[in-house]
Amino acid sequence: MADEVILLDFWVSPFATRVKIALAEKGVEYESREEDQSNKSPLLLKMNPVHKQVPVLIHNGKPVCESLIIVQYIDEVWNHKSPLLPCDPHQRAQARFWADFVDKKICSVSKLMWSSTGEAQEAAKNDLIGCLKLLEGELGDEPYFGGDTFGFVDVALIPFYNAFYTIEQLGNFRIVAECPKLVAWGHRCMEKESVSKSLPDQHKLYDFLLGSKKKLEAK
Ligand code: GS8
Repeated sequence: MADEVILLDFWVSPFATRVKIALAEKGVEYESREEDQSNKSPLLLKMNPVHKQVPVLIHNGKPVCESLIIVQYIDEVWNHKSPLLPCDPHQRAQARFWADFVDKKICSVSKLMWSSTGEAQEAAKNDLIGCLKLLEGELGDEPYFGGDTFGFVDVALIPFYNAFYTIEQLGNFRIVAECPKLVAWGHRCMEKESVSKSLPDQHKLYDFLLGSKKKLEAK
């Protein structure tokens, strides 16, 4: 019997985008179910009772939650092609470390840039540039964080790269001036079909994020 793969999705979510990219890399067919964030479905509440958040991957009726855990699950289950994590235990640990860094730093500092203004936003911008420079150092002269091939850290970071346009407009700066190699990496990833077809349009994302910032400020 064929696998049943359902993704509880939200088009704007960088976390859900990670899952879509991993599934596309593996060539897995799936059904995307868009969740209404203001009216969560009974299925979402049942499948992710702890965090009640998307993404959730439901594989043959069984849920897997948290995007980085889902991507690792996908890599283990569909291990016939496009390995995302390296085989070597130390390299695997390093890849997990940097993906965790993306969650702990890039994600939270980007959110702070979006939600703040003035001095707090300037501080968040400088923090973000510092974090991006660290990532650029980790990339070195390799085409991908996975070395010659697109891997786990690439999947973890590229949805945030897609939000650079919004971040640049908010902070009135150009990331390419600070981290040219990282921006070149982003362009390289975008050339992959698995990535380009999974990411939301940068301008649509900008309109959505600016719209929700205005709604938040009006409250
Ligand atoms: C984050 C998921 C998340 O924030 C992961 O999967 O990696 N650590 C998790 N999901 C958001 C949508 S994206 O902004 C979400 O579902 N928010 C609704 C809520 O928190 O109620």
